[in-house]
Amino acid sequence: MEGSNPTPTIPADFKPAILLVEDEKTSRLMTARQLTRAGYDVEAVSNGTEALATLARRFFPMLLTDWDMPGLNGVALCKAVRAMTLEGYVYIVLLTARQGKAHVIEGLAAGADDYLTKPPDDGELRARLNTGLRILQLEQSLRAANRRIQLLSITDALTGTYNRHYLMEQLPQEIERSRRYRHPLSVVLCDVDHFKQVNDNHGHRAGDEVLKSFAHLLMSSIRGGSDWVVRYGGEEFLIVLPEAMVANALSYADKIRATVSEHSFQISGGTLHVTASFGVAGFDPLGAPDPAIVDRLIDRADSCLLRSKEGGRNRVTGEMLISTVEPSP
Ligand code: GH3
Ligand code: MG
Ligand code: MG
Ligand code: MG
Repeated sequence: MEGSNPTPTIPADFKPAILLVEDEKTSRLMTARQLTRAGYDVEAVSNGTEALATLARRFFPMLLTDWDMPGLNGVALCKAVRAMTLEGYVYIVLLTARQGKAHVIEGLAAGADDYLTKPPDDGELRARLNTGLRILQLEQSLRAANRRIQLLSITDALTGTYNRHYLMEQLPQEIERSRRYRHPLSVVLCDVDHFKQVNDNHGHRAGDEVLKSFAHLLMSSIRGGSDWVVRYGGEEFLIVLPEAMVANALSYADKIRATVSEHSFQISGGTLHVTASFGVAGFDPLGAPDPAIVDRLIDRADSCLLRSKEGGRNRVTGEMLISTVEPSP
């Protein structure tokens, strides 16, 4: 299984950028040469202040720093780096001419991961940095796993659309943005017509295939980057259209209604046709703040959807939701 190896091997091409900080010119040149020979992409600076400025400009996953330097010394630099918000972990090795346990403890307490006595021995330098590479690789695989889990937690497993958890987190923020910038926002609720018959006539698996294709049609009909689709219920989807006035949302919904009704849905053993009904509700960004706006907007789209169903299905109904809360003077 991927990620089950507790000590990942280091690919030959995984040599991250390393920032070397050393005030003595000769030591700086010699250590930089050692690092370059070991395959690292080295940038060298001569003091802690320069190092911080360099880190603010470019991310270095590794930092090899001298301890004694004028101005910001190695220990102060470690503390400053640990206080920075950076795109990933920085593995820090302190270079020191000093001896003694108390000294080492001080360096590690300041945030260093390891230390080396100066001048660093070639083999030891490589070995210690390899330890750092393993830690950085573990960090990277953890981050990737977290990203995957995060994505799974907001995605509907069957259709690949967002799920309700995402809706409840995202829609209030989207509405808030819409109010702040006084932009319109509309939601489109759609429900597959007589979907129970698809299951009854062709089986649940065929029903699943239809739902997947239906969701795919919705997702490929929206503007990526701003609009998004949520599986709201079994065969019900909500499309959020930030920036869309209700009139635009109505014509969008009618276009997708037509696309669905003309589409041949592939199931094992043939194709079938379905239709869907739509309810559209538009949010008024100039209305008074309403704490129940998310529920009211969706409820309004739902009552429009019901009217589409009652009106014979395969149709679109929409309304602007006018705030019922009194605007503050
Ligand atoms: P209407 O036009 O009024 O919407 O009729 P309908 O048959 O679509 O509505 P109803 O609510 O009676 O039935 C919805 C069906 O959707 C019932 C349920 O079994 C089915 N369904 C819900 N989720 C899934 C799913 O994930 N896969 C499959 N195959 N069917 C599902
Ligand atoms: Mg020095
Ligand atoms: Mg339904
Ligand atoms: Mg239905």
